[in-house]
Amino acid sequence: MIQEHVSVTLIINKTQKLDKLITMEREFVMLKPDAVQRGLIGTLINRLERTGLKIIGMKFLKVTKEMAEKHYEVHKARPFYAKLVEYITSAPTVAMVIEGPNAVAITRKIVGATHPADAAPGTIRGDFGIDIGRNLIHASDSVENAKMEIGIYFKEEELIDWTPTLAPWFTE
Ligand code: RTP
Ligand code: MG
Repeated sequence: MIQEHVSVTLIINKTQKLDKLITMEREFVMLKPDAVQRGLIGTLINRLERTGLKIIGMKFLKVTKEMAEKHYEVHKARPFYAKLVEYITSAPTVAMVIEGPNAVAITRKIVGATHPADAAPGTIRGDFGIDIGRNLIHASDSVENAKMEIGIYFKEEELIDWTPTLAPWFTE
């Protein structure tokens, strides 16, 4: 009887570990030119950092037209495309890669809806924005798109594998 109990416990532990492996994600985030110009870099990074998601890459860069065209290729046919490319290339940005369980969903929740008027209070766009064309921050909408966007802005060797000392206080 005791033996059976031990095996069940082992199976549950294995499943939990598997769940964690499956949901571990990388998310691409960019603080857009308006966030940098408005001096909000620290404030916005803090909102993401305090969740416990781990920053594994970060750079301050001016997005080139080529990078912007790759990044926003999906929006190429949209009426706002030209202005979007102009906006993202207009001043420096901060590009980041964030890793953790459910990193995409958690980050998108903190970022808020695309139009600041629709974004809930407490979200970055809800708290700091008024205009869809100045919505402060980008976050990839899926793991696949995050992978593609990370590839535009980072080399694999620029992403750091590290273990935060407080990790056991954020995940069991
Ligand atoms: P993002 O990609 O920047 O994280 O934003 P999102 O997923 O919430 O929105 P998405 O539909 O991917 O749009 C990308 C960016 O294009 C600009 N936009 N302007 N004028 C317009 O109607 C309009 N619609 C979208 C925004 O800067 C949006 O973040
Ligand atoms: Mg998007």
